[in-house]
Amino acid sequence: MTKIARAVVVVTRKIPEAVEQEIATEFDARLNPNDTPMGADALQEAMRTADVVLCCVADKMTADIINTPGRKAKLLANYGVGFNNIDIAAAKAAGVLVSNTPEVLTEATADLAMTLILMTARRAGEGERHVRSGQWTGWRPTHMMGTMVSGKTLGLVGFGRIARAVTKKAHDGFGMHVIFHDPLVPNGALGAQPRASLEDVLGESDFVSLHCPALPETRHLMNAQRLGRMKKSGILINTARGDVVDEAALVAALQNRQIAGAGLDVFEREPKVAAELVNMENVVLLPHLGSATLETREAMGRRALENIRLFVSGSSLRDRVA
Ligand code: 8YV
Repeated sequence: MTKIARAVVVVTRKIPEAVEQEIATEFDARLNPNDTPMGADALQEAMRTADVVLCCVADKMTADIINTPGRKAKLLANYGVGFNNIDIAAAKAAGVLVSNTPEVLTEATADLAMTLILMTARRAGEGERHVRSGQWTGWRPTHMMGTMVSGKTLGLVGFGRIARAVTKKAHDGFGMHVIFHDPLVPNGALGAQPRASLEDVLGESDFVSLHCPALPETRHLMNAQRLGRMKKSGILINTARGDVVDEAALVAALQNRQIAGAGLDVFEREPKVAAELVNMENVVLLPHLGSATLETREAMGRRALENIRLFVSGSSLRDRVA
């Protein structure tokens, strides 16, 4: 790869100031100070004017955008570990490189998974709304009783970096019995025990937490049949991707009390959320906050910047995914 002098870097969304300044110091940066979402036209213009596009989960980098006539961009530096917002096959075919930002958001996302487990189990969102609405009439022995987290069984779908970080928190911090199923990981680690099938995990777990990428083969992995394999007292947690869950089937499973609750940070049609979910008290809904800490978002920016530096200097990327 050839060196690029003063590369043009389009940053599609507003990212933490400190990182924007670093990018603007080193490159011809085209920032988005008003954080105006970029539509197809703007993304195509970016592909024509930039050497590198630093894009985010909300930017749908389709084949049409990647194959924009007169395209100049040769790297999509994705601001996130997941990259299902990018048509990877089209990028490969067009010779456009793709990088992501793994590792730096592992702990923050795992913390949020634990947050959803605790909020859903202990009805924290419900309680918060109850107090804010002025309905609370005072303590009573059976008021808003939740379910224990400590000592319960946590089932992980996928056993990658984030799932392992969750294991440490849940097992060491909450004394939870952790099991998992991951077709690529046969052996246990960190106190987590493997199960031969996803169904085994679903049937045994009090909490099922999803930690797999959004791929064609994981689309609607949690469908009606699998939701039906969970315990009636079971709680589903999703900090991975909305596509992994058939949201309509989840609504039905909750309405029919096939499962007891859900804690969701991601949704099939973000930012749209099924109206039925919005009206359920036994569901916690968060706006894709997995990595939403200043420290993490800055680290994600710096990780993307590291890949951009390597690219423009003609070196191999650190986090190449295509
Ligand atoms: C990011 C995420 O906030 O990293 C991911 O895959 O979902 C989040 O951490 C999001 O991707 C921003 O682009």
